Amino acid sequence: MADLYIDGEWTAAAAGGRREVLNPFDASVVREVDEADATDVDRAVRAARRAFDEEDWARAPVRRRADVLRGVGELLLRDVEEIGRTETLDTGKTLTEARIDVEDVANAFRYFAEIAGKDGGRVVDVGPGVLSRVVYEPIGVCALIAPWNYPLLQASWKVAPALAAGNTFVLKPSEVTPLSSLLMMRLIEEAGAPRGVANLVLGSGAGVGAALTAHPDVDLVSFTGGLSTGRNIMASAATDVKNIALELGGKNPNIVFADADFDAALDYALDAAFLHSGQVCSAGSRLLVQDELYEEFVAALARRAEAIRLGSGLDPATESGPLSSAEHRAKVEGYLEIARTEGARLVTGGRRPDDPQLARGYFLLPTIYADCDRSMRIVQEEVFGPVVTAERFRDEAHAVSLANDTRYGLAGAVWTSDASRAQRVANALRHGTVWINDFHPYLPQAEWGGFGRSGVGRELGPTGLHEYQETKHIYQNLDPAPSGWFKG
Ligand code: TXE
Repeated sequence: MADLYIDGEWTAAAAGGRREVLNPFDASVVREVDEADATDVDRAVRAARRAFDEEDWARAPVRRRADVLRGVGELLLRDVEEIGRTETLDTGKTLTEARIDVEDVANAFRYFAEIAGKDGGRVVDVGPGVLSRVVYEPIGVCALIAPWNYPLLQASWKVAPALAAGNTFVLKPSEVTPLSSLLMMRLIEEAGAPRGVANLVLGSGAGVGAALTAHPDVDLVSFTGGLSTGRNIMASAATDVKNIALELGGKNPNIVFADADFDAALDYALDAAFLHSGQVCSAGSRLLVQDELYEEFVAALARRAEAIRLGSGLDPATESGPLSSAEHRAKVEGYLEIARTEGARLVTGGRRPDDPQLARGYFLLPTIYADCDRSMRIVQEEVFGPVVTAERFRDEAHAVSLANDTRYGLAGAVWTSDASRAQRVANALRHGTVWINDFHPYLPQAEWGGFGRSGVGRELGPTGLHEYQETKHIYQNLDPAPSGWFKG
């Protein structure tokens, strides 16, 4: 096997390490892959450094890079079935969702191809004797570390802008879900990226990820994952004062006023909480419902949650798959225990399903806790599973105060038929994305990222490209003459 991609070659791990990648539906082995170590990381970073300094990439006309990105976008769509199936086997998500992910990944590549050369900087108006220009340049070697919930999508939000800006990179996908990244790297190769521009190392966070973020030749670290790993990465990057971009999840309020369209709000509340078993950084895991609607809404949500069909992501009848790994399910089950001891009222779920066909997979029933309050850990901490907490609120001010009472700030939603109130609440929320009468949509053209502990920087949109650029001011005196500052 040769699953690492370093300096334009598919290669095995130097020390011969291997890892089994499991299907979370039944814990079967999907495939074995190479497991890198610090030696492989060093080789990959050196290759990326050499390519940045020597290859026709960083300084090539933007069109050259845009052609490669567009090519990757087309190839992803050509291979949508293979990549989608791989993502399903790796993550447990439904094939329908995995296909949509691949299309979204293609759109990210297309978007960054489109904007790669759009912002050429600016000329500063100083007067006739000076030419002052502000220009954008690539940062250099980027370490891109991706999580396991949207393996390919999260990787693409880093890979596409890094390439568009003229950087070189080393990608480390999650050790739980590396397979779609392998396929993407083959497409980047096929689309014509020069040798050493794109590199892939596989392996654990503590081994490979830590070696990558600490490598002195890395100029930028972009990471999506959990808060505590984000903190470690930030501390590691501090040694060399590396550029850093972090997306660290959230605890996202979904606010439903009594005047909302009941059926739409209910349908989306279900989606917000239970899409991909709640393993979504922007999951609407914190439901806030106005007093007069509260009991009816929570009861209806429970009925819908109980009807969600769990199963294999490859079965078209399945609506939701398992959690991504045994370790992760254990973490989520730990929160079920916390909720119990905190006195949250369990409305439905709260345990593994009885169905023997699901017994080998990492399943949990969709779970709703009612009568929660903001002091509870189950309300404040990211559970990242099929678990939603419900709280009641009196009025607009109360809703906003609850929704902003979080250390996170990734996303939030407001459901109301009062257009003015919708705008007031959206303005008041301290979250990076706010949806009005909707939940979950994002656009490659619009920035994505969080306030507070949800992270640093933004992905997507023009800012998502600038994260991968240095800004340089070039000042030219067009008519040099002695300044006469010192008289001697
Ligand atoms: O993720 P980690 P974990 C949240 C979610 C989840 C929690 C923990 O709440 O329960 O994080 O998940 C790599 N140096 N999110 O522990 O560790 C790791 O190999 C460098 C939110 O599984 O953050 C993987 O590639 N890299 C989220 C990546 O970091 C390291 C998505 C993410 O793993 C490393 C996933 C280290 N020291 C989990 N340690 C979101 N924001 O969407 C680990 N890694």
